[in-house]
Amino acid sequence: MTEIQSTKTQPDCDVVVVGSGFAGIYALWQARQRGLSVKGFERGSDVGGTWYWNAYPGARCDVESYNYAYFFDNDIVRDWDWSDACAGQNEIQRYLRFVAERCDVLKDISFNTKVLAARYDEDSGLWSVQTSVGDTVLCRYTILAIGALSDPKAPDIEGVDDFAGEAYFTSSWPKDGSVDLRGKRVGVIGTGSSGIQVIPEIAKLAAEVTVFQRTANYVAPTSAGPMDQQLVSALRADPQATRRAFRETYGGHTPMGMGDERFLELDAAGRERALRRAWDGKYIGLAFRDAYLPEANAAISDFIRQRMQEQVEDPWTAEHLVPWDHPYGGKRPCQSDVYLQTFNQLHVRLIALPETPIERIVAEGIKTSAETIPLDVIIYATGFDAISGPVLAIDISGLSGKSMKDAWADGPVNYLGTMVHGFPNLFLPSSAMSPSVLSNMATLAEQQIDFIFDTIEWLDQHGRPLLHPLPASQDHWRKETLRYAERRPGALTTKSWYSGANIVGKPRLFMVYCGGFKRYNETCYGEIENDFPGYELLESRRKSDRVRVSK
Ligand code: N01
Repeated sequence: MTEIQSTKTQPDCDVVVVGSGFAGIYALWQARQRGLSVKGFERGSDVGGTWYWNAYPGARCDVESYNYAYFFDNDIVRDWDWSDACAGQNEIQRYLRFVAERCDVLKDISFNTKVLAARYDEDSGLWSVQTSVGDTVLCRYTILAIGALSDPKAPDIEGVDDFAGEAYFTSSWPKDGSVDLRGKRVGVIGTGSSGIQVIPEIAKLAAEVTVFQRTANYVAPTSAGPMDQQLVSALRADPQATRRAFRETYGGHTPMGMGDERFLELDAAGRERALRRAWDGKYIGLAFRDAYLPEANAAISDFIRQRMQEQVEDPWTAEHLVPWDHPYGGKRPCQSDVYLQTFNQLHVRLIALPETPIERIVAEGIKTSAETIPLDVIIYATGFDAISGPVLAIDISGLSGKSMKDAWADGPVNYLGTMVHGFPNLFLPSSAMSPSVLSNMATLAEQQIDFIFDTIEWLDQHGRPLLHPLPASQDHWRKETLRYAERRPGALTTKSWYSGANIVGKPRLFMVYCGGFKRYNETCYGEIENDFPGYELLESRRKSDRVRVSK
């Protein structure tokens, strides 16, 4: 465990915010709005979080820009124009910079500073937060706004360090333009959302592209393209009404295109018609009102497989690019209008790892069970230690010195996706058991940060006790999370990062609350309205004074 030594007894600030993505920027702003002193830490050199690091060619959000944005400030909503219905990485990072400047929070952030450890002190009821530049900051509340997909998975392939060529990760792509793939032999490992976006871009430059695919993914048409200006105007007309309306939906966004007929009430021709309409309308996952039924999901899965195969000329490649092993939605589905056609180019080749697995990486390239493929560059699009990974990457200890690693030894536990028993006044937005990656993360960031600061305000109004959830609340929340996951086709039967299955040795537990945004929001605010029945209030042994902020 990291040793934190401090002789200080008074807090340096009220709140420490770690991370400056969607949640972090908004948390810094909220702290100031509520008269709290705040310090922010960011390991990157700029704001953006996931949109700072994942700067690989082709990186783009597949949630529409008019949904994937802040709505807390009317001027911000009206003064930013998106260039595409699904913005690219660079534009989203510029947007986050724009918001951070508008909110005047840059002054509060220490960049290039990683938080290494956080320790709760029972005497003072304060948190000590230790950084990579040697600072130790004492605060009353710690908010880990560190994202769900910010801890890249280390390559679990033998010989990674033996490779003599260049190697890059999509999750930490160099931002200085130094990567030059022109005329090179490039191997890409991984065909999740990142791989599917980067591969067509690499194929435009490289002499040869070899794609190493372990599991095929569903690929449906993208919504990228011109904005629906009428819809954007309607959302902008009253941003606060839009904000409230988002929280009334299942996914935390403007109501999505959806089939208006039920699978069970249609004959074969009607089902085919509904599926074609949904494919063209780019809402294939919701082709039917009852798309959640296993039989409807099976029809959707079959339909997508057929459409995918039609786009690929070589029959062997077409067959292998299609996911046969899991239903649609079991893993996060991907969107692209160009990925599958990329394999029709003569210099692009698919290696199906279940048939010819990688044996090891060698100096000259990648050795499979069938051959050694010579490469100049390897690109790892191999994903993340998702959701719980970023939390466990920080050395956290709470009451009685218990570490988060011990508390989460069997997988993450928490209540309402934000607090953990034994870790008073520590908040974990976008971590496990929240709607997180199965909702609109921008809406979730605002909702969770609002909930956290409304909680802090309640504590301040009630004599500043310390708060942590009851073990029974955590048990209940874990059961609720599993109960809703059971209703989601493929959620509990597919090997995916949703349940930690992509990391060797990681406890298998479905980590996303699928009860819907509306229910989640109502449960959170039910706690505040009823004086936190699911939590325990504690007093610190020595009450510390709150730091007044000079504004
Ligand atoms: O990561 P992934 P990602 N040998 O984990 C393979 C969000 N996102 O960065 O499936 C061989 O999905 C692995 O194979 P398998 C989005 O939420 C959004 O692509 O484990 N292969 C898989 O194919 C997304 O879901 C956007 O069998 C290995 C791939 O690497 C999440 O980020 C864009 C391997 C990893 O796929 C993560 O996406 C990008 C090995 N040893 C990301 N290890 C948009 O909004 C791993 N793989 C569009």
